[in-house]
Amino acid sequence: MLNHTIAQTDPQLNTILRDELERQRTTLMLIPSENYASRAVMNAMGSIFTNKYAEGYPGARYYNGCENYDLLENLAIERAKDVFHCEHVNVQVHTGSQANMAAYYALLNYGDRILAMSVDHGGHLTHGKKRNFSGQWYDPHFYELDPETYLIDYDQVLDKARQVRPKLIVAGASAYPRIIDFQKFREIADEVGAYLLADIAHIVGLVAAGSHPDPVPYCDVVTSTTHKTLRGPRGAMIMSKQKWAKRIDQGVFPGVQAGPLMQIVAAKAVCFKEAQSFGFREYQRQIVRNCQALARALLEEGFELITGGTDNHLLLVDLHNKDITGREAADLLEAAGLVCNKNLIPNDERSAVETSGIRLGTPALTSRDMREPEMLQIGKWVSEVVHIGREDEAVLQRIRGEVADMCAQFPIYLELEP
Ligand code: DSN
Repeated sequence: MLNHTIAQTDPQLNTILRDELERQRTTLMLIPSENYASRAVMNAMGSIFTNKYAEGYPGARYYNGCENYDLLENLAIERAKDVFHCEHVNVQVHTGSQANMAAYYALLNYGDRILAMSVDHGGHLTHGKKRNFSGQWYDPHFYELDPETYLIDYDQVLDKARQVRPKLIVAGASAYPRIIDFQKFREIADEVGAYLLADIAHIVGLVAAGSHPDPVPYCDVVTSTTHKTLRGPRGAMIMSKQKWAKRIDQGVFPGVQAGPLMQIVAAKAVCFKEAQSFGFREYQRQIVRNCQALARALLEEGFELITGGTDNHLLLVDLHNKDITGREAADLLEAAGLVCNKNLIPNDERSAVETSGIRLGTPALTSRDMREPEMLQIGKWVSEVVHIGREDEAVLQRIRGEVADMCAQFPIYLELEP
């Protein structure tokens, strides 16, 4: 069996895999947290590095036979430090949620107060949502976006911080389309004697390329995923000041993880190498240009955008003036080959299942080499789907065909077996 392909061993799974390849090739990925990993990254993920336990850290493993794993983990660490100019990095952490869990574990005690952006205003589950570990084990308090502009109101954050006296302030979001001022967060944290953690899972690629202000100089700890704008393997990383290095590493292992996924660590090394390239910096700039072009196209079509536009890779569309819920819109768009996700907007009266918004992003479109003209066309399609497609199935089918034609002009994964 060791030499069999998926097709030989498991035809049933292979059919699903082929269908998914077809779906990815012929539809547009507009979910801002998704991307297409490179072939090199995927090859590392599927490599023989999966065959080894390597609990511990380079030079101090609990298993024998780890010499190559020490080399690959150190390579990933050195490259990450070079890209992000951080003093310390943990590349073993499996996911963004576990990165936050390990960081809290390192910085906090059970019941400590944290202050973060409300999940309903764009924060993440791990920033204190009641049904998440972060809301169960700690004492979460929240700042909200300005009710008029939907921007972070740093004066309000400071007021909240003075009231709450948190041990940790979390800066970062999953649905915030504007620049985050980490220096201001540092000043607020210093004023109340709090630690500062930036969760840059969404904007990490922009940060790596200098297309978003850098949180690293201002934060005690910076957590991130590696598969969104960074375009690496599905995984995560934790950067920190040297003084937190030991506690962060212990927070990951043995704190919240045991055996690291060394094939994923290898793929992170590949993605950091890609992030060192000039082409990657240009890619990140184009993500933002594309997102701003998509924003202009949607505004032209009469859509309302939270904050009126974007500085980064994502847009939050407020559908109130279209008399359609986020769930309905996302389902119609999917039928037309435009795959996005429903999303709460700030102060949404609807539930997270229904929502009044959709979230759109350009990292994956840009990986296909699409540019401003394609964003204009996509904006028109979104409009046609929401205005006409909901009444007319034929329009959805026509757009589905046009989307597939555009995808064929910007192909992905040509080398993979259909
Ligand atoms: N699921 C991620 C996102 O889509 O933003 C956050 O965890």
